Amino acid sequence: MFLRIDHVGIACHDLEAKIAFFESTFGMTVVSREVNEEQGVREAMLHVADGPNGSSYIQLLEPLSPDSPVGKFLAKRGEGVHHVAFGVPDVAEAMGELGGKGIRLLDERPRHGSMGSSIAFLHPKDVGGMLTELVQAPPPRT
Ligand code: MC0
Repeated sequence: MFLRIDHVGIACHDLEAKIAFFESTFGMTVVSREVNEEQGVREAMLHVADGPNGSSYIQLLEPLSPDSPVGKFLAKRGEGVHHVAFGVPDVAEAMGELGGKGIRLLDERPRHGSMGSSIAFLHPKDVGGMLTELVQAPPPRT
């Protein structure tokens, strides 16, 4: 079902400070910065590696407000791993398959994700305590 680990999302209080840390410590490069109002985050994608099934990233997430998902996570748990995202060929198909297995879907339909992707979340309580994201990459530009 999964093509790759697309990204690991890290919740942080100060996006710019955390970007500087990842750049200077690991030599990573920011490839995208976005504000996603629907998800309540300001986020940056830092490239890790390329593979036959696509690239993988670290995603740094700063909440837009305390009552957003990442804002609530920070208040409860502090900075750290917020979610793991798996690349899938077709997010709607993966949602149907996993929903059919009794995994609770946190989205009724795919939503807009980083870098033009389509995304959906699975309930952490149904995935061993890990908030899980499905990511379908956008079609390549022609
Ligand atoms: C909450 N829980 C988590 C968790 N957040 N467990 C693991 N990882 C997380 N990130 C646990 C809580 O500790 C609690 O367990 C239970 O789940 C219910 O949490 P809650 O605090 O009662 O409920 P809420 O209201 O905080 O909702 C949690 C939930 C929500 C995961 C349902 O955050 C959500 O719908 N997330 C999906 C959207 C999202 O996270 N968007 C931000 C990233 P206990 O045992 O204490 O009951 S957007 C993004 O990443 C985009 C931009 C992209 O990738 O492109």
